[in-house]
Amino acid sequence: MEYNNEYNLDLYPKKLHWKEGDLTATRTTMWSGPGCHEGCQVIFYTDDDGKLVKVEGDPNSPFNQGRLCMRCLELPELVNHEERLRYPMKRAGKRGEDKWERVSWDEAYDIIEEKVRAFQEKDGPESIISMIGTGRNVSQVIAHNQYANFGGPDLTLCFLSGDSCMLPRTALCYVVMGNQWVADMSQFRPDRYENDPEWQIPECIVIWGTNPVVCNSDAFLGHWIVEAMKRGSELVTIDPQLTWIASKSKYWLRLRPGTDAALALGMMNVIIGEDLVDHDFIDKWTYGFEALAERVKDYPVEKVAEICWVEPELIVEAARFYAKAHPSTIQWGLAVDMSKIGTPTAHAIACLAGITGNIDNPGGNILIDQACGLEFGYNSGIEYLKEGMVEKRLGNSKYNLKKYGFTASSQSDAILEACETGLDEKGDPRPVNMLWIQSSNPITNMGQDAPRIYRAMEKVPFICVVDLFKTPFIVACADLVLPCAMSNERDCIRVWFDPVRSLTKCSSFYEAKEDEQIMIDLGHRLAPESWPEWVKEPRDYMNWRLQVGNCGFTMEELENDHAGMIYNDFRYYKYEKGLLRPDGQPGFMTPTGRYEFYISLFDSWGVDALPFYEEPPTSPVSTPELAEEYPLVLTTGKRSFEFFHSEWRQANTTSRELHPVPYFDIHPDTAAKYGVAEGQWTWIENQMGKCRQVARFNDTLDPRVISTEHGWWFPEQEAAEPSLFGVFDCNPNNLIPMCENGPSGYGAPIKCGMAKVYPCTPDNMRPEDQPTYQVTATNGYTHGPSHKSDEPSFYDQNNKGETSWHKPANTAF
Ligand SMILES: Nc1nc2c(c(=O)[nH]1)N[C@H]1C(S)=C(S)[C@@H](COP(=O)(O)OP(=O)(O)OC[C@H]3O[C@@H](n4cnc5c(=O)[nH]c(N)nc54)[C@H](O)[C@@H]3O)O[C@H]1N2
Ligand SMILES: Nc1nc2c(c(=O)[nH]1)N[C@H]1C(S)=C(S)[C@@H](COP(=O)(O)OP(=O)(O)OC[C@H]3O[C@@H](n4cnc5c(=O)[nH]c(N)nc54)[C@H](O)[C@@H]3O)O[C@H]1N2
Ligand code: SF4
Ligand SMILES: [Mo]
Repeated sequence: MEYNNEYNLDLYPKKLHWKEGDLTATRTTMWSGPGCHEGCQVIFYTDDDGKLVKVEGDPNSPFNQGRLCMRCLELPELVNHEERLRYPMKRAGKRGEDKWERVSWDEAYDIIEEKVRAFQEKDGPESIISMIGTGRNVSQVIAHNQYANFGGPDLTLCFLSGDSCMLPRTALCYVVMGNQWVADMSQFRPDRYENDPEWQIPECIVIWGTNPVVCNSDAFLGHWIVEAMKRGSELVTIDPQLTWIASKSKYWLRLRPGTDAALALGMMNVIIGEDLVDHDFIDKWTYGFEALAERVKDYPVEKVAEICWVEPELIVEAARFYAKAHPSTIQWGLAVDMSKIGTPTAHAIACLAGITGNIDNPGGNILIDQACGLEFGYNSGIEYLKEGMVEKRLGNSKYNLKKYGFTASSQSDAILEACETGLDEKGDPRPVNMLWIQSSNPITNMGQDAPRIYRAMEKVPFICVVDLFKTPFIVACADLVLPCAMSNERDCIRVWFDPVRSLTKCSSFYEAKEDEQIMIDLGHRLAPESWPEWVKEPRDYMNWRLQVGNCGFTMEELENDHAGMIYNDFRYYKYEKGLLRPDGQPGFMTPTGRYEFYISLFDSWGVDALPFYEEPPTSPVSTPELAEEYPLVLTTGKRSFEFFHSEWRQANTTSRELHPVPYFDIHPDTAAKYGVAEGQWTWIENQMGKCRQVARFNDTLDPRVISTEHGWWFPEQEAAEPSLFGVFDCNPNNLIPMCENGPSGYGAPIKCGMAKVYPCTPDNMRPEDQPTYQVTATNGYTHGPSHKSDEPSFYDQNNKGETSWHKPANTAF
């Protein structure tokens, strides 16, 4: 493998450690805990006791060039927080009572070993399921642990309905192009921007359903866009609200949440209609253009404007601008995934990039892989799984994209149903005896219909959680809790896209262990045959995986000889050079060898092979009667600089000081209509349940749309039930269903529901009105099949056994 690692190191020593005054500086990567999708290079400063006291961005790093967000700058506050978990604990009272007994690591491992062996014996290893959070260096750990140590096949995001984070986009990309893409900001070479002889400044960058500077999502640093803007890139932003980046854009398309697919199809209608397509790319490298051209005729601009609430002229102008600019690129985000039609939406956007030929070109949308091609994700250790196990994955038999391996995970909603019913999606017995939850806090944040998840957990006999803090989920549901290490306490490598980066341990915290160490320790106990004798510590594990991956360097070489960062040899136009297919032929890794607008696999599965738009399950159009009661379109999960999901809520942090309460955005006219004042606590309610947040006026929103935050809990409140840190009080997931997925199994209406708002008043703010009390003490908000009452839910009634899929005849995809 060739590496390109020539970059300028002049501001700090080219060393791993050095002294500055009384402090020791360590060059490393910030990557979990706490979470972030990024992994910027940082200098951690520790004192003589090894305590982290200061963090700086590494100005030598081509990746982040010294920049840091507030969460990295404030890291010592969280790392040294008095509420951090220090020791393993086992439950001493009932679940929810918050009674714990400290145990040693050996005792904790004994408990796990005993449970795992008993469950394997009783119902097979498939009765043990592992679930994960996002953006933490846990995916390879949890996968390897699940497959090799526990032996079960099921692993996925922790009750995120429709696995609606990146996976809908990724799975779709794999069928269309056999790979995944990202906007090219010269990030895969150390010589950035104009120093890269091949990179071109994108003339147009489309920011689609992402807020890059705040979120830095999907391993893409928002600052890179700012750098491109400084060099002349102009932006088209597609977002219901005027974000900072939208305010700097040439065009801002304020669409109705959940209508992105219609917009992309309408833009293609313009581009194909006006013949602004790249004929050369289409003729040589794509499949199904004629069929796509036919399909987009169903989406004339006037109709799309009506669906999306965007002026038709703006759609036309933005489409022309995107198609005429060279190169043009699209940076997409979570909002693409978070509707029931997450995959068709991603499909429409992928077609847009394809018809304009902006694929794998400098400054376009480039095809990428993990650094060094290392398998450090959901497939880690899959080779240890016994034959026939993968096929047992929950959701596999129902969803072809899963069945045929387009993503290496089970379906979250199918796991929830198995927890509730003891059955798989075919109705065959599938008891869930144990959940292993590592880096997730599902009733607070990750899962939809949070009360339903809370209730389903009652049916799971043993739940073990590995975390940094005592979360509401731990108090309500866990039987055993293991404390884990944070970024400064880890030896690890990061491979989520180039460059490969090292994390070097410079402190420790009481008995907290690295996630890797827990996996290794369990491995030697539970599956010694799968573990080389010499792999005793995380550093050994990294070197083992680098060896297996044939990377040609060790962890120590990465740290000491390469300033903790090695770039792969990135190439453009890989499809022309035969670099995408195992047979070495030019083309894409798809059945036709082409970039498939018309997805030949979907065709063979008998489902719609072209992108399409469908109304969200509840909307002013699909459910007008419901809209009379819940008139506002609700999008959720607005991120802020201060928090990463449910993290950073601890008292006495700068985050909580700057952002003490949850806010939802509402247009001032709408607020006036419903009697809500700025800064007022307000109930947000729909047919599923309710939550409350503080009104923040935002006159950039369409008056018919509101936008909430997510992930709120209040560590300063009582832990034991019915208080449970106030976990359900402000949680928008009370209002969002589980199991309402698109026909691919991916996607869920998380950013396109409906709600009404009304002010919190003393009359409706009694203790018994609080959602946490209602859920924990009175069994409120019961919507799934786990109902204590047998009333069918709103969604059950409306589905009537069949779904409203685009092609109801065949729901296999
Ligand atoms: N600070 C911080 N950063 C984070 C996170 C965090 O919690 N905090 N979470 C991380 C995770 S896991 C993820 S997945 C990413 C997500 O980050 P992004 O991919 O950037 O997505 P969001 O921030 O959810 O939403 C982006 C924008 O979509 C808009 N939006 C809402 N509904 C719609 C819609 O229907 N269509 C369109 N086009 N736009 C819509 C919102 O107004 C928002 O400005 O962020 C990651 N980064
Ligand atoms: N309504 C609504 N809900 C959403 C979203 C939305 O937009 N709207 N976004 C969704 C999305 S995209 C995602 S990805 C999920 C994210 O959901 P998650 O990734 O599950 O995030 P959290 O729920 O905050 O739980 C993370 C937990 O992991 C712990 N942790 C942090 N670092 C580490 C580590 O290195 N190791 C271990 N073992 N633990 C660690 C933290 O202390 C915390 O308790 O939330 C989803 N929830
Ligand atoms: S993106 Fe921000 S929070 Fe994440 S690692 Fe980089 S500086 Fe830290
Ligand atoms: Mo996410």
